[in-house]
Amino acid sequence: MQQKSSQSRGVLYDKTVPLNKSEKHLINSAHLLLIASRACSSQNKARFFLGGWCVWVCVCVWKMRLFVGLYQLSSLLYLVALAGCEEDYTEDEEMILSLIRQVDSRPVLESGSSAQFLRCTKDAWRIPGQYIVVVRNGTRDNQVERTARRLRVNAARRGYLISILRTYSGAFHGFLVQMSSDVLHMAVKLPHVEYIEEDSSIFAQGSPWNLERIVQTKTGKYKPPSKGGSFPRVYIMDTTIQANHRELAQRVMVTDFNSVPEEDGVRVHRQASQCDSHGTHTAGVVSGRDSGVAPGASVNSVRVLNCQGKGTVSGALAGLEYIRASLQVQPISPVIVLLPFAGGFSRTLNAACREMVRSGAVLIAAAGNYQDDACLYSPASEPEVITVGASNAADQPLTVGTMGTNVGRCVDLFAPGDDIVSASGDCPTCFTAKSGTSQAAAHVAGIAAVLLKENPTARSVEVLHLLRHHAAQQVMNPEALPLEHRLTTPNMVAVVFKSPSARAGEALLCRSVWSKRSGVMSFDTAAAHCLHGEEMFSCSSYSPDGVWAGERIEVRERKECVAHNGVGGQGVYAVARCCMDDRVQCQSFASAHMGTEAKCPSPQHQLTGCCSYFGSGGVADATRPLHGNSKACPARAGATSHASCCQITSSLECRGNEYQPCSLPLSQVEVSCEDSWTLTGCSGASQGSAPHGAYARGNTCIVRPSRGERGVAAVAICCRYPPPQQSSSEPGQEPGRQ
Ligand SMILES: [Ca+2]
Repeated sequence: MQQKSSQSRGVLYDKTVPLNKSEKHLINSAHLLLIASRACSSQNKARFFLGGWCVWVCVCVWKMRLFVGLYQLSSLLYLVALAGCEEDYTEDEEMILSLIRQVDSRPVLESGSSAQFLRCTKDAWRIPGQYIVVVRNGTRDNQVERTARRLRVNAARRGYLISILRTYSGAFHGFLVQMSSDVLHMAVKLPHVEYIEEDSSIFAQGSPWNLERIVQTKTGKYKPPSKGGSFPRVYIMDTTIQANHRELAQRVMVTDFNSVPEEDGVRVHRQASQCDSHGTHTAGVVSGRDSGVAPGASVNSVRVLNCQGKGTVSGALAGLEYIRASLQVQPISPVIVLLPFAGGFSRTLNAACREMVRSGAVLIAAAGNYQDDACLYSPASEPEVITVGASNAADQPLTVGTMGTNVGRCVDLFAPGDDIVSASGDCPTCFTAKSGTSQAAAHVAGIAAVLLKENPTARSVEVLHLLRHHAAQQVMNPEALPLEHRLTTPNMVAVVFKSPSARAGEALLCRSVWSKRSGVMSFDTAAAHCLHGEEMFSCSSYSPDGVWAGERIEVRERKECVAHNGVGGQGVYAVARCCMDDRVQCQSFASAHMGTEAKCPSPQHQLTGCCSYFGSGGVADATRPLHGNSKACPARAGATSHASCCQITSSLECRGNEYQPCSLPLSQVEVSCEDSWTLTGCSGASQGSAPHGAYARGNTCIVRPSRGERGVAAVAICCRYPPPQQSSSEPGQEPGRQ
């Protein structure tokens, strides 16, 4: 031991490099760690004590400095505790030595930049002491391992034990660590670490109001389509599922995955019925024999919620990784993953979901039952996930007591979520009614399963557009939505398709994507983006107080619809018009000078939308728009006009619909596209002061004039694929008006 130790010392103490006191102390403790690790792994405690004390005495004598002795004594006392613990330090000593050499070769804690530390904004949902360490993209597995070890070594020096609970190597690379928050400042400075997120709780979003009631009878009038191929596989990340329920018999595959926290409270009830309660109901809504939307679909149960319907972000991440790994071993397509839970906003969970969608799965999540902005919750806030709010029997947003469905721009659509009758975990023939966004999401998962049965190659973005295209439009009373979310919440309720064979490609499918509201400083901006697989056909903006500086399409890392706040404005929204057509490529062309019109450059381009950007920050008068077949966006005094032009490789045709009410001042001016035409661009123009902006809702372009102003026009640009027998549209057709 002595010999080995002095050999190592020869390597570590390079006489040509003067060491300061603290560096020497660090290296001394490195020796001790080495000894301790050897002692622990060999379980030879006597050897450990002897070796440790020998080194201490040697070093004290060598140094002849009391403080070194004190330092070593305290280190040694700590290591005694370390050696007594059950922790198995399996790292070989060379690895530890090399780690310590690396660490000691630079100032350990004072270096460079820190990674970001994130935690749940809802205090009660935090899990302090448990952290998800996410390393940068491209970091190799062995570097992740070394990062974890380095953290362990650094923490040990400060007298902290940490415990690596699991590693992640699917959607992202990193590890879950249990440690004192005192170690965090070291962890954020480790190399390769991109950010650290504190773990937090997630919750089932079904029946949180304790209004369950057992129903005796069941009526099953709904007849699902029987044509087509086989259903996609549906993974349900929930509580356990009662696999022998009559609704689900022989169709549930209970996987061996299980990652849930301990139940809260002293007296924990773990009857199977309780533990199965949420998952069995959800699975019944998706694929129950009588109560399901897609009866016959097979479901795989991935347990991430405990008997109380509670889980953790780290557990959900592990669940997603499990599904990903299963699909790599046994590729199945298409696949639906149902996430009937919500937690606080989690960057990591959103990123893992996004990656899963990009690898080909369709992810459907509950919006959350907190009567709040769904963008504050995960996975509801991830744009690539299909986020479902709950509606009641009257197609209104679900409210129960002081709670209700989450709303806002992160919700993709609503679905029935009130008093939904489905399988109960109480017995294999029991039914029960539950309410919540979990039930709504399960409905949409069922509809998506039917849709994918007919169109097995449809991607997630196509499923989203088809769900919205077939949904019941504008059925919710807008007054039932909170004022700040009234404009941005999609007013549509999913319905089971009467004819699920309707597919993308026959109609041009577009949707409006709202940004969050910009800040209130002059020239603060808001940006809206389309998803992968969508093309941005146009960009508009809306200012609730009518003070804004226009909008334009900018290309940074990706295409953005950017709205600019004006001087003294109270914030603006950007509204991107995103269409599902990968045969089309769109570009924005600015006018040559301020106050001149913007045109598409060639006959191969179709004008799909117009933007105006008032660089001066004021809002100037607009001249009358000149649409029709001119392929030009109107000139505006003091503004740069931008034409969104899409190059067509298919036979897309577009035209403008303009409407200007001639008499009374109105609170809003609307113009719609006719049947079979799809709204791609929406802009407003006025002869007086500029209006509040314009936005598209469904197939209608809405322009709000400021304070009863007259002379405001709404201009819709409508596009379509011409019907097969008709090659082009009649130029003189009357525009649709509303
Ligand atoms: Ca979404």
